[in-house]
Amino acid sequence: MNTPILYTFRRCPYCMRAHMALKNAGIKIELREIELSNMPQPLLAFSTTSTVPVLQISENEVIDESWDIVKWALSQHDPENWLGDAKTYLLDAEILIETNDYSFKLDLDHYKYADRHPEMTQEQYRINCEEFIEELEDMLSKHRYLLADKITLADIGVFPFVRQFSLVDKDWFEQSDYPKTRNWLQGLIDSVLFQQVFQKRPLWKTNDLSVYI
Ligand SMILES: N[C@@H](CCC(=O)N[C@@H](CS)C(=O)NCC(=O)O)C(=O)O
Repeated sequence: MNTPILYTFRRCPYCMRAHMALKNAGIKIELREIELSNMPQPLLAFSTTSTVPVLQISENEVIDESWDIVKWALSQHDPENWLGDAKTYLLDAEILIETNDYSFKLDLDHYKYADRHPEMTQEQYRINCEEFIEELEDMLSKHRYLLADKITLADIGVFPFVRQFSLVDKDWFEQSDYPKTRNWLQGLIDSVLFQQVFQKRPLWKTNDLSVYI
């Protein structure tokens, strides 16, 4: 098999989860850093959604959903047992990701871009987001990480979005009533894995030499 190609945008939370899972699995990839406003032709040609991340595994095989990339990476190699023995964490992780991707993300976008959604105040949008944050805080009062005392795929799937939430109003987040979530988030942000994935990289342009990582 050729080296898989990952099209990615550094600050995209979906890309972060996909890239972290690939790196954790030790899968060598060719990384193509793109701009959302200027998606390159090969990407538009095979992404059904015109979004990143996209992982091209072979000539005819593409995965264009970040969560599917996470699961594919773990199916190749799961050195830290993020799936758990007999995939025990998978179902709970999927349920959490569903809420994260389809409900929290919507509230988060409204909170982040409240000026574009004047139907409610930014505070109201933040309160909507807090429903999910409260759920996380509750989970983190039972374990060190969301599903267990160790990192699982749920943490990797969710934390890039909580990171975005925390950055909308840093001062508010710092004094908010979610100390466990803050602590959990900071630990993941400080992790070697995230820092490697979050490194700045030059943009990829068609015909550029490949950057393998
Ligand atoms: N369901 C997709 C969503 C990916 C997504 O929405 N990515 C954003 C970047 S964070 C994107 O590519 N947006 C395209 C655009 O803004 O033009 C996934 O999980 O991969």
